[in-house]
Amino acid sequence: MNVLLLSMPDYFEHMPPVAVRMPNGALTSLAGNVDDHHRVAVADLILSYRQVRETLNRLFYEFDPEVVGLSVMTFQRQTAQRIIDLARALKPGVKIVVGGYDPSLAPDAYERMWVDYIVRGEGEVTFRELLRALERGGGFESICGLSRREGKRWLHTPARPVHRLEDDEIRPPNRGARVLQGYTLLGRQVDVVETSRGCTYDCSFCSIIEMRGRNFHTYSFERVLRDIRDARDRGARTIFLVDDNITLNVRRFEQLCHAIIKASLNTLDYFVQAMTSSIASHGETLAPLMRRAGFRYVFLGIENILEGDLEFLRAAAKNTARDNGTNSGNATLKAIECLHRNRMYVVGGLIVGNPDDTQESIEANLAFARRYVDWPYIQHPTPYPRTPMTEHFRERGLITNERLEEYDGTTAVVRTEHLPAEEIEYLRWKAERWMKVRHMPAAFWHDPWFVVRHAPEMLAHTFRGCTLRSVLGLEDDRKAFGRYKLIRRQERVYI
Ligand code: B12
Ligand code: SF4
Repeated sequence: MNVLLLSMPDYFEHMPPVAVRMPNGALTSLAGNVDDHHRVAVADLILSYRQVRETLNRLFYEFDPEVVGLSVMTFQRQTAQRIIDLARALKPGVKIVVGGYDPSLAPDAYERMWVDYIVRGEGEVTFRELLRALERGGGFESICGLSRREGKRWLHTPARPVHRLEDDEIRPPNRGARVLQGYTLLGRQVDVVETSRGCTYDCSFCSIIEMRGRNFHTYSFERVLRDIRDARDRGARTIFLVDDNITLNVRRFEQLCHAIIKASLNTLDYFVQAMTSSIASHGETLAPLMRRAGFRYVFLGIENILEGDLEFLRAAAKNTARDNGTNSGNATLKAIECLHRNRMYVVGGLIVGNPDDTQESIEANLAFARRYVDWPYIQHPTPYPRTPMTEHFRERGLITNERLEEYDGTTAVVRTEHLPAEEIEYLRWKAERWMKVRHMPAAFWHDPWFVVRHAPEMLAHTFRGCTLRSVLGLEDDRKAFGRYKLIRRQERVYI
């Protein structure tokens, strides 16, 4: 069968496509796990976000898919709906399958769309079995994790247990299936690699627990190294390790760094997400090793610097440093200091606008980011389907915006008990632009040619809505913010 797999073109504030166009790891993993006789094409639509319609027209013409699969996050739901409508118009009989976080956690929304199948949870085996059932013309009822339309009804099979990655049930990704080009992280070709899945924490804003429960499974290093080599041989110079929480097992992470060094794969740049507690508690040995292995940017899930907020986010435990098993206070500063000492950059993940936040508490977090982090990744709490946080915000009547396309993390869609949503977003927007500018020299030293060529575009993105007058303080910043909001609204129409 001809199978076309699509990721959505929607991007968010901290990932402007001029600088960051990252592949979707789910699609190549699905492509690597279907039976060999299928012809699979993977199209990451971020690579043609300004020509989505034209690209789909061309792909349908050239590839003539019998099955189309879409990977969707919640803020991309509206775009997914439009792509589904276009696919139906281009080929009415095509089978449409949706998967990923949004269809898995809000399947009812997709039952109302014109799709045929919803794959819930991990998709490799479910999708492989679905293609087999489509070829056979039956047997759907025995496929776990599948919802299917039958006449006017939707039928759901039981959830599929999470995969044990240790026993090689999941085959390596198939990057050869990609049909679009142009992946980049600041001018270097980027690829994604998984070394593990899952997490045993339960932060209230995170979708992972409802998606797969609290567990942690790992791929063998042999497989991970083969995967990194495959990405490198296809041109990647930067690798994003997309594990949910690679620092859950620090000993394993250290061994992975050793393995990368031993395999001479430390000539690549690595980007990873980490918990502050692991870095703070094990940084003396872990951080130098990470640096030697090629780690350059570390996304730290700081979440918030205030105890009350950390409690609301259920993120206090993962931000607590431990010395010999005893609690030794907040881990954030120690982790940042450790990474900086080892010449790594900190991407600071903070969440501001929690229910009891005041202007002062938000300003305190922004001031912290200004002082300590190299690249701010500040977000607002966003009520994604079935997260514990969503319930809290709903119960307290704080959700002010139900337009899901704006659930991109940098649009404030909830208010606090003290501040309106728009004011919270304004505070973040106003502070964050300048923090980003500050990182440009570091980016320049690493990728001078890229920065020279793209600086005007990058600055134009960061300062959308501003004019010379507003930058010089001759115009109220709120006017610039209003223009920014308008531009952002227009950007969200991809098709
Ligand atoms: C790595 C990652 C990123 C990376 C890379 C994204 C990329 N291009 O791959 C970065 C940092 C860029 C990123 C950014 C964002 N992310 Co993100 N990210 C993740 C993370 C950590 C892992 C995702 C991953 O690659 N997993 C590995 C793959 C193999 O697994 P998978 O995606 O789950 O896919 C499996 C199944 O879902 C299913 N499946 C998926 N698609 C499809 C399609 C079909 C047809 C089928 C059959 C099956 C299927 O099968 C796959 C294989 O088993 C998750 C989860 C987490 N713990 O936080 C969040 C997560 C996916 N991100 C999330 C969000 C919200 C975002 C942002 C909007 C804001 C933010 N929080 O940073 C931005 C938007 C990005 C953009 N487009 O501009 C949310 C999504 C919530 C939701 N309900 O939509 C998550 C769940 C985190 C959370 N807050 O809970 N993200
Ligand atoms: S530690 Fe990270 S992956 Fe784990 S629940 Fe919290 S935010 Fe999600």
